[in-house]
Amino acid sequence: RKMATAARQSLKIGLIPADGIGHEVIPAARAAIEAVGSDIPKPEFVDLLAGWEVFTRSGVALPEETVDALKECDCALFGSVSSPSRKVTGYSSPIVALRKKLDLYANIRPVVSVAPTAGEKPDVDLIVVRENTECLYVKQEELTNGEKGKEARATRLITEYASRRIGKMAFELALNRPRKHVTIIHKSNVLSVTDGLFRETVRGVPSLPEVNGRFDDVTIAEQLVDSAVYRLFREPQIYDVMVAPNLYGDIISDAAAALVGSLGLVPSINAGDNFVMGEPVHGSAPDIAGKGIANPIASIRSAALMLRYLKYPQAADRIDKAVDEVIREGKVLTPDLGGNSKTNEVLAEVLKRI
Ligand code: GGG
Repeated sequence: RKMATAARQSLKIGLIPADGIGHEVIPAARAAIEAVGSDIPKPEFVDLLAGWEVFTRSGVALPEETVDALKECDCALFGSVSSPSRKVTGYSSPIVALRKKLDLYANIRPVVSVAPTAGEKPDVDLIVVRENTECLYVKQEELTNGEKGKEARATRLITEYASRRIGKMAFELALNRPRKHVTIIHKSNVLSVTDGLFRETVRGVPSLPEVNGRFDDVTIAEQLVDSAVYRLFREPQIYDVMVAPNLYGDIISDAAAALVGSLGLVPSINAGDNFVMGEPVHGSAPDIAGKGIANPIASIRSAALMLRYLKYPQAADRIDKAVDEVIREGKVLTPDLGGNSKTNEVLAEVLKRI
C-alpha cells in the first residue's frame, strides 16, 4: 500500500470527535498518540467538524472543508455520531459518507478478551471484517403508498468488486494470525442472489490468479448470520476472522463486544488502500455525554490499530500493552466495566504505562 511505505517527517492526523462522548474519548486517543514519542513521526493534529451537532448549528453534517482537510492528512480518528432515527431533511450520516468518499472499504474490528494473567490465551480473539461501502448502506430508500397503506423499500447492493476486495482483506489478515481461519457470514439460504454473490466471491478469493496461492494455508468456513450469532455466544473460540456484508458485520461486532466486557473496549479502523481512520465501535452515548465517565479505551485502542495499519507496530504495542495492564489490574475502570473512575483517570493510568 502506498501509505504504508512512505517515509514521513511528520504524521498529520485529522481529529473528528463528532457528537456526544466523541468529544471526551478522542482527546484521550490523541494523548495516547502523543505519549509514544519517537516511535512515530512527530504528530500534527488537525481538528475537524462533522456530525449531528454541527448539522444543527450549520445545516451541514459533513462540511466540505472536513473532507478536503482529510485528503491532506495521513490518517484520522473519528469519535461517534448521533444520527437521528427519523428522516431529517438535509441530514445524512457523515460517517457513512466519509467511508464512501475516502473509499475506506474495510471496517476492521478486533474483539479480544484480556487474559487474567499476561500470556494466558484469551477466550475471545477474533476480528470482524465488515464490508464498509455497500449492502443496505447505499441508503436508497423510498416510501410509497400501496393499496394497504405505506410501503417502504430499500435497495441492498452487493457487488463482486466490493466482495472480492473485502474478501482479500480478510484473507490477508488471517494470514498473519496463528489460526489462519476465515468464516464467511451470510444468509444465502434466503438471500441467495445478494448474499449468494458475497459468499461465492469471498470463497473464490484464494483461487484468484493474482493471489498466486498465497492464501492456501488459510482454512475457510461459512455460517448463516443467525447461527453465527448463536455460536458466537456459545463458543466464541471457534472464530478467528469473520468476514461479513456491512449490516451483519455491524451487528455481529456489537454482539461480540458483549463477550469481552463492554462496547467501550472495542476499537476499529476504517481502512482503504490509501487512508485509514480509527473509530471506536461504540456510539455517541447521549445518556452519559458530558459526565466525564465515558470509557476512553475503545478510542485509545483505535489509535493503536491505526498506527499498526500505518506500520508503526512498536507504538501500537506500547499503547495496547498499557491498556491491557490497566484492564487486567482492574483498579481504575469506568462504570461500563463496573468501576467508578472517570475518563481522565483511566487515561492517566494508560499514559503512565506507555
Ligand atoms: N463510532 C461509531 C458510531 O458513531 N456509531 C453510531 C453510528 O454509526 N450511527 C449511525 C450513523 O450515523 O450512520
